[in-house]
Amino acid sequence: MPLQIIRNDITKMQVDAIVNAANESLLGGGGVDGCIHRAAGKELLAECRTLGGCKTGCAKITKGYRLPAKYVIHTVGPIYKDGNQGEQAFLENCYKTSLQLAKEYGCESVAFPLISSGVYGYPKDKALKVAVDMISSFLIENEMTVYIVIFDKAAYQIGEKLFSDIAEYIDDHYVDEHTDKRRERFRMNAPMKPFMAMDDACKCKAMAVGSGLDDALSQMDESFSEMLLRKIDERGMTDAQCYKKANIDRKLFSKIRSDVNYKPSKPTVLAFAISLELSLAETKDMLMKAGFALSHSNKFDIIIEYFIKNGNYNIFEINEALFAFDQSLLGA
Ligand code: AR6
Repeated sequence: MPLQIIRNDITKMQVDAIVNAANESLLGGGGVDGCIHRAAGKELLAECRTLGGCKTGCAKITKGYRLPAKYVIHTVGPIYKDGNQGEQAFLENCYKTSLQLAKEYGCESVAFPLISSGVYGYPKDKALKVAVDMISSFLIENEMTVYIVIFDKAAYQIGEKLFSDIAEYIDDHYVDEHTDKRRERFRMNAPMKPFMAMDDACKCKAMAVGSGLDDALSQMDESFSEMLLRKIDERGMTDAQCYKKANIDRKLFSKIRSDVNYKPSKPTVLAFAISLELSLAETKDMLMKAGFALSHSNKFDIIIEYFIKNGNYNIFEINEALFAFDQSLLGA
């Protein structure tokens, strides 16, 4: 998946480059900067001394020394005052210049912390939005795997309004299925059919179907990959537009394209449904072709349904919401 939001300590990331939220001196500090310098060792500071500092919004690169990452890209985020001092433009530049440097150095994978969102005070939800917007627009033109590494989940929030809307939607649709004690009691008390009897019935049916089975198999419905390619054409999209918007990497897309019977995972199907902006009915149809369904017994499914019903097909916003609700993310 080209963009992933994960929880980790960035110094542990096995990527080509990690990004450091530094200050203009580039001579170390607290927060993630301190962690990176401690993990990389003294040689990092020695190289930083040769760089002559770095302006806010710009980025410079060094080796990673004792880190698992080959490079450290040091960028300087803005100090947040009230949001009217050009903070957003500076923060956007941090992502742009860091990604550009990573590209120049041939990095295939890069991990960012949420720049400026600690000591520099940028509100975390706004900082995350800038990160997601800048990285996703970069990924439309470039092949790279980029991680946003969230260190402190407790401090991390998607917009409060969005969170409470989704929470309410989950409540409305989830509670029904999970607190209906009467239905549960009924299910517990319902007599079970003996397995043998069911087996025999199935066998008889299969025999009666007999040669009709070949006919039935020859009339098999459109497969998932056939439907996907048809929908891409109907939408007038290129393959690349579709898989990039789905946050799916090119290799996986080629596999799907070349194998008419490819069995994707459920998050992959949903990622394509979102990318193609399918209606809820079409989404269910596409899921069915891969052997899945949307269920109200599942928070993940309800969140997806919420976004589709609200016509919000921004996969990165959906992933932020899934992350906030501790669900797995869309994409490969
Ligand atoms: N891995 C990933 N993220 C981390 C880690 C870690 N090990 N440690 C902290 N974070 P901050 P800033 C998160 O304060 O706001 C330094 O002193 C943290 O939870 O490190 O850009 C510099 O020298 C927060 O969300 O950076 C500068 O003087 C995010 O990283 C100043 O702080 C950024 O928090 C820069 O402030």
